[in-house]
Amino acid sequence: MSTDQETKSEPHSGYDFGAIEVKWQKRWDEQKLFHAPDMPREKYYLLVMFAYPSGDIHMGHFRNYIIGDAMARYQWMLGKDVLHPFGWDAFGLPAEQAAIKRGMHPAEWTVKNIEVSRNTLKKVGISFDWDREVASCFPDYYRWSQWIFLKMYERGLAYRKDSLVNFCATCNTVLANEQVEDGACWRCHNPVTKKRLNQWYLKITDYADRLLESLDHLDGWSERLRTIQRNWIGKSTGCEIRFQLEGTDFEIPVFTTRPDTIYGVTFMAIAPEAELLEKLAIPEERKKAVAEYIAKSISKSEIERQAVTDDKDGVFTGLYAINPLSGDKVQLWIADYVLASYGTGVVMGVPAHDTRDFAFSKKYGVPIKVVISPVGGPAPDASTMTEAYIEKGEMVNSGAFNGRIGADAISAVIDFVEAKKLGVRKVNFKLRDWLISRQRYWGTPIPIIHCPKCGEVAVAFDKLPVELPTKGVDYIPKGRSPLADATDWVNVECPKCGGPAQRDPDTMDTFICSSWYMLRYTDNKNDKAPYDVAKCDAWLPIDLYIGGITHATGHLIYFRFFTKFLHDIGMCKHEEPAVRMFNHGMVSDAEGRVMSKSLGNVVSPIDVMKERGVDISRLAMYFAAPADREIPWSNEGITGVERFLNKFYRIVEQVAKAHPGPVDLAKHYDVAGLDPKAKEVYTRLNQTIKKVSEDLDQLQFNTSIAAIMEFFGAFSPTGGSSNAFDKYITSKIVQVIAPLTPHFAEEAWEMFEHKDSILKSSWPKYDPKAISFDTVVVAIQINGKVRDEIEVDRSADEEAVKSLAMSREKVRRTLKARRLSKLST
Ligand code: ANZ
Ligand code: ZN
Repeated sequence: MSTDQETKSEPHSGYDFGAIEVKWQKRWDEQKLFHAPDMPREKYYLLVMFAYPSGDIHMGHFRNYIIGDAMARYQWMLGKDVLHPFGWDAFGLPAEQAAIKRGMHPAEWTVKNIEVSRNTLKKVGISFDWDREVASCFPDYYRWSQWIFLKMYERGLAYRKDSLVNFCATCNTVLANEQVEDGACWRCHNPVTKKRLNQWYLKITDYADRLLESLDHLDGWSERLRTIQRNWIGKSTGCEIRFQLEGTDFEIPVFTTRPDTIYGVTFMAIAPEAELLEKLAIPEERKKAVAEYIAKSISKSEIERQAVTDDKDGVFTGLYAINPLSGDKVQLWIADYVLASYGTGVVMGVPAHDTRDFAFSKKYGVPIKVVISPVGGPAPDASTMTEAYIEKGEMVNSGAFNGRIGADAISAVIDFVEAKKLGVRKVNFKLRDWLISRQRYWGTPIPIIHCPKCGEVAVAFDKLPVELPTKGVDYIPKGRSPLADATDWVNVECPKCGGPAQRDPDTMDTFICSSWYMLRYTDNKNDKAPYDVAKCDAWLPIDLYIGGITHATGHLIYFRFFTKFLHDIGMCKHEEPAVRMFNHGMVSDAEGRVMSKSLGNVVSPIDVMKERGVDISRLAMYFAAPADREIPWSNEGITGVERFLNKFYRIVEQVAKAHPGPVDLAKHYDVAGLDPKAKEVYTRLNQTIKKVSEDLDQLQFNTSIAAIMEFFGAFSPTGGSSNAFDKYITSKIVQVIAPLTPHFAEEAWEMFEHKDSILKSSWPKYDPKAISFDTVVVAIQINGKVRDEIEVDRSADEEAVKSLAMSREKVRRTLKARRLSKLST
């Protein structure tokens, strides 16, 4: 006979967690306990990043969502209205590729996965308001992504441009810069190549300055995250200066942050794909070498090309330019360490003072000319220097500018350049416009029609959504959008002239969907607008946003950009979506490898929960490490917390039985009236409440659990006359653990005869008079008058107390030269 008939919930001789979980999850559901009102009073918007429905949830999700859950429950107990929604980032490659592999339609596959994952999340008891669920792949959602796109289009913020794009031949798709990691595709890790395509862009660069500026005020974001974003936006101040091509009127502009080095320019370098190159008449004998070099470098990735350590190579054009300040004639090169998309795509080469230029000049024997010296000298010697002198300093060998120093030198040169009309002050950003076209099926269609007569025509707002055709599409990628071949769908009448026209066959990057989902949650069923502005204004900004730091330069910039845009068009009072950001750590396997489907090392939270129960699994995860650190997951860590929670449960049972009556949880005991043992317990209780509250504010779950465990080291119910006291104490501890072990806490709360959910009880406040038992407050009386109070160690002898009292300013002033003889406490 099989032994499978053992009940799932009792192999560890603990309480019957299985029955308790089912009971409470059902009750929460029936009572709509996690339902958020549209217009909150005191609000707390807690958001966890939504999920790709690419399978069931794994330990990484489990961790992320229980962190959010604890914080949401804590806020409820603090008396706030909490918005804690969830949804699905349901478009995009993962779903599509998985679907292709299994020969299913992406929609069918996605819906199935959403169901499986949602079910698991419900079993974890996460306090999501499921009425507010969104899934980005349905027309009721993506209709509004199209709407926002068109609003941007109206304002010139969505535009098409022919350009070289990152292309992954394996995934058969175009990638945004953010999706290229070390020259490889972020999904399949194959090398990325370049392809010329007509693509849609969003003009995020118009917001560069504001995106940068607001970072200064986002105090709830880590400095690390803000620095990553600052560097990504990459603001540089300097100037643009024009160099004349020798023997012509043609001018070549360069961007430099170091105009003070201009007398040291000994060559110029142009990016291989710069458009400007087409305008240069390359001498016949150089043409072949130039063409070969260009072909070779275009195939390299930007990262390879920018690397500081790399060998810098290039090709001489046979042409020269004239330095506008010194009049020097300098060689004009093409070099691939120069990026076409930054500045003007041309640099003025100053080997003496720039590392890359130095490497380049060494390789090709280009002259080095020192023009900056440490203030007061000596200047570096061009013939012996082994690396560029890149510090700012004093201008030398620079004509009338000699002796100018640092920032002053820079602005003196710019002033001169502007006065002589040779160039202008200029600010540049590293941030590029956001490439959003994807040649894939499973995404939001771009609501634009192309007419041979009228050109680009926007789909009217009242004709949205442009629905993705669900039938008759061969969605397997071919390097152009599968929608281009869906003839029934793609061929339409031009809305302007009625003539034959075609829909844009591209779909949007899925990061569009996640750029505004936090707003949709505030009003997810609206079919007249993306959301109601009043509701959005009532809930925004997100008070705490939880997700991985991997999104630092992608999603976490995009959703800020969208919020600012929607603010500008009067759709949101707030300019920033999230005032506090928490980046949780990853979950890895016991060997330290991040759990991922591709590695096949995923531990399912389902199995762990089945065996040990949800609350014990949760407790083990919280306890394993600080929430922002990586956790190497092993099931062994569970045993300790399991023993603890079982013991706690027995105490609750015992206390509930011993004292069936109510206790007044609002009261504070008078410490002086308690016997020594009770005094200690009471003090420890208040210390624990204080510690757990402070720790939860900082998302430090592991230390709050440690504090609760430690509390039980000093407390066990004594019974008899202290029954009510025991119940008071135990009730408060049940409350402070409630955010972490919600089912357990609800059950305990019910055993203590409460009718309402523990979430509706108010978070305990510690008694400030009872948080320390190591010290006592001593009043210092001098001539019958209390002059001061000092806190002293309980064990301190009279001499120690006296000398401490004497060290107090007030006491000394009153006493002057007299001696303190008698103390009263
Ligand atoms: C001359 C010079 C001398 C420079 C010197 C630096 C030091 P950031 O700070 O990152 O903005 N540069 C300009 N356009 C470029 C491009 N398209 N690709 C690669 N490099 C480019 O860098 C600005 C500096 O990077 C500019 O200042 C320019 O080199 C180079 F001692 O001009 B500099
Ligand atoms: Zn037309």
